[in-house]
Amino acid sequence: LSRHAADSPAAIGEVSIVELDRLVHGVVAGDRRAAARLMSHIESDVDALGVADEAIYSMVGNARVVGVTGPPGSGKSTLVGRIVSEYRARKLSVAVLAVDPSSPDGGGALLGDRLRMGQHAGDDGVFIRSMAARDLLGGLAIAAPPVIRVMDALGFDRIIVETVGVGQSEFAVRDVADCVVLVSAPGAGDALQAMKSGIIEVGDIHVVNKADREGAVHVMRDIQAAVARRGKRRSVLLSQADSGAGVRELVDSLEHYLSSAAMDGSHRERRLRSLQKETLTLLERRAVQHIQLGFGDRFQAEMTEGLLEGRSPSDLAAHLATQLGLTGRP
Ligand SMILES: Nc1nc2c(ncn2[C@@H]2O[C@H](COP(=O)(O)OP(=O)(O)OP(=O)(O)O)[C@@H](O)[C@H]2O)c(=O)[nH]1
Ligand SMILES: [Mg+2]
Repeated sequence: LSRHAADSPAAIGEVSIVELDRLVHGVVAGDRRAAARLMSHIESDVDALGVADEAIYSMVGNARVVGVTGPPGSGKSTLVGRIVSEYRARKLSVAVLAVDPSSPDGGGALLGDRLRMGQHAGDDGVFIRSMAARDLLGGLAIAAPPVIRVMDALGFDRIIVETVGVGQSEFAVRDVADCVVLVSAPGAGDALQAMKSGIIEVGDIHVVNKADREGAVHVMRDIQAAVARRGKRRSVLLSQADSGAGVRELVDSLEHYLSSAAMDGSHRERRLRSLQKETLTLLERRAVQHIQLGFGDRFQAEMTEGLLEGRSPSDLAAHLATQLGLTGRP
């Protein structure tokens, strides 16, 4: 606390440092309600993360993070619910971070709500958190890692992050997960499209869900072929999330992946890469803030003026950089 008093403001956004410290201590003591409130602060103001990390960072690293992504409607949430049950049967505790595409007021059912009301309600080996994607403008990279660390600090064995794959957004989950499950389904999105656009690279494990639907085996063969063409060795599994068929094999495959990665050192390498990316993202954010602060209220005006004068963006950027003292070639 004394350090904050010396070199930090008394509050971050709406919340006082004292309150943040109280929440962080709650998390360290395993208080879930404190954790949920801390996560809200982190989501709405990333600077709260600095305070959280100071106490939490050194105590995390035990949880394994599993990303589950794939096209809308492929059955990810249903599958995540089943994976949670399978982990619970194996006596592992699980936290879920669902990055929901739908807004709570948009009528879409949030995975979190669905699971909370469902069979996992009242099970304290399960913790569920939804973040609305629309609040995370380009922000999964910034908001997800600290939220995951809070879950880790609470002592969960596994953390599942569900994100909807739309276009290239699948790639973001790679940076926060130790293993990514790419879900496809016959008819849901276009598996072929995913292969062409390189999204298939995101998956460490592939699951073709809705195995009861026509075409599932065909999709599986296509994925197997695409994976083989890339010279990769990847499990390609079938599942039927609504009945639970194939889920045990999926979790076996996940656990196998995680333990091999821990043994051959790739887990540590991957974590280090993720942390490097996170650091860089935070640094960029600070740099942008610094630039905006440097110009104060004149920032927008200076830009607009320069452009209206006919300066090219590259010329203008160089000119503004000089004004900020950012001289010299990078
Ligand atoms: N036939 C069949 N339907 C399934 C299966 N798994 C899930 N579904 C259904 O598919 C629909 C979509 O399932 P969700 O789990 O919400 O899919 P999602 O990928 O999480 O969807 P978004 O989060 O909106 O992208 C639901 O109606 C499920 O009941 C399956 O194995 N077979
Ligand atoms: Mg979902």
